[in-house]
Amino acid sequence: MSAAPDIDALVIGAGFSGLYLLGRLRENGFNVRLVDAAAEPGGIWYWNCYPGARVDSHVPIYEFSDERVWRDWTWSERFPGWRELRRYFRHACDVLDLWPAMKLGVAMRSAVFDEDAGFWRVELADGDRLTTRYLLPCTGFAAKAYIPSLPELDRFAGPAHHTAHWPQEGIDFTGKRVAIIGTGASGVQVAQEAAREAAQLTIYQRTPILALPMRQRSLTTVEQAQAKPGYPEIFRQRRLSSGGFEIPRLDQSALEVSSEERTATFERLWAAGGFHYWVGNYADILVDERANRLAYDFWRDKVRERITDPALQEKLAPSEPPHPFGVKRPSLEQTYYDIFNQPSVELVDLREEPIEQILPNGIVTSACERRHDVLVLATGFDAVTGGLMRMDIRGRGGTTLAHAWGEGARTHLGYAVSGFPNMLFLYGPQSPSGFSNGPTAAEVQGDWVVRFLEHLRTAGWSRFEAEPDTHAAWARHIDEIAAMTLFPKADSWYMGANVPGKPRQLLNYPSVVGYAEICDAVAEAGYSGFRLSA
Ligand code: NA7
Repeated sequence: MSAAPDIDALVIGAGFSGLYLLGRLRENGFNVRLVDAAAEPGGIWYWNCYPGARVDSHVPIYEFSDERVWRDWTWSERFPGWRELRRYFRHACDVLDLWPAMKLGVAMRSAVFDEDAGFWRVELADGDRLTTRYLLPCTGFAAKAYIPSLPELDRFAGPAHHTAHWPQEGIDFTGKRVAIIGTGASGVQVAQEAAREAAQLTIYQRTPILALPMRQRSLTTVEQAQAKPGYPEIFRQRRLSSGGFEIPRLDQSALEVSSEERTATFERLWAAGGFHYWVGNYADILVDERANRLAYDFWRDKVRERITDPALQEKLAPSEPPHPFGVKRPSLEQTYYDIFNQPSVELVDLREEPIEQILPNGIVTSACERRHDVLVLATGFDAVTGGLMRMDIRGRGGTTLAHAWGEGARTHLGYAVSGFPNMLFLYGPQSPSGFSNGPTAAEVQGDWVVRFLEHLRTAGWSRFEAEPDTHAAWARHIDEIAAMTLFPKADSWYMGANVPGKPRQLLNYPSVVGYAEICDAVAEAGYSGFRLSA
């Protein structure tokens, strides 16, 4: 009989998923610890502290459903910024009493499954070693930044940072000539801030983002106190949705209503702001190209009204869609389309003039050279799989995730991989991550994991492993869903298509409720697809 491990479970990552799991496992009597390389809890809100970084999901959707956390917490804005989110995470750790089990500012160096002992041997970056029965990576979808190989990028002499590696002390844009490469959610947010402060702002765009009006507003303590009795119902609704919102999708086709009715509906969703125009739109917007085109055309015309220069209108909101609306993540904006009317803001279309070289003080495109003092790389992430694959996690026989997923991510239910016993990850590939906001997925998945580990404890099992034949079935199921939608038609990070050479696949499961139903059925069936042993 082998010795017992030091702890029952090690959680890696102090974002929504990791903190939720930590709290629930502790309360259920597991001996659990958490480590995170960041010095503070908050997950991506620790690393993504670039100017303007804020969440695109409104509160209270974007928070824990636990009343102990929301009872005495008030937000200042409907879409909070990174500083407030970090305070919120500290508050959650306080009221859930999580601090004693957390080790922050220390990365996990390696985790090796000891087959004889039946548990994981973990080494931390500070040299600490521990053994754990279960390994629970909760590293989020954006744990690995993607930086394209731009010619001579490292020659740039001024501050040059990826948005997810932003210096904690910040960078002052005042009076500077700022360049931003990339126009995804991060690029849009930095651009809005930089346009206010910089002497000159140049935005290098490869594909226009189809951004939606955020309609940010301040929230008062009184209105939040009045709304709180309704929170449990909102949290219930988000679990019954596709994307983790309480916004219902219309159950009609965009094609079966009159154009007057459709326009009125589009106007209503547009006015509501946030993701209403994306999540609450007609039932076939994301599956039927004709319906999608109607949504695109409305979006295009709305955006063009904000831009005075016709040439810029065409670049930012082209006559023909660059890809179907909503199958590349839309992002939310406040002043993004207005800033291009400022003389100090320039848009460079990289399809017309690609970048040829980075200079110590500028960027050379095929058309000309521009001078910059600060370079912002808002170029996104090796999303969903990158963060897990780069960790030194070695399963049975020393196999790595990079090896197991060389041809694309393969999992059982988006939780487990054959060859990696006693490991479950949250917010990973083939789960709703990416399509769901963090807290909703954290709670749906976290509850399932806690129930599974309780089942193992009660039944006297100490080891589980996904059966190898589960992978193909789960991948086939997701491929079939993808084929019913327009998602494969865009080169997005949803499809793994933003990183050269990455296998193309729909990386996530596009329905929280559909996913939860399947996972619950697997639990009811005694955790089918998992080999359980003592
Ligand atoms: P995104 O949404 O992946 O955006 C990355 C942007 O960077 C996007 O506009 C890319 O253009 C651009 N990009 C990537 N590589 C290059 C090169 N080589 N040259 C020029 N431009 C490039 O990342 P974000 O950080 O903004 O947002 C990620 C998620 O975080 C977001 O979806 C939310 O869920 C929160 P492309 O469109 O590929 O042509």
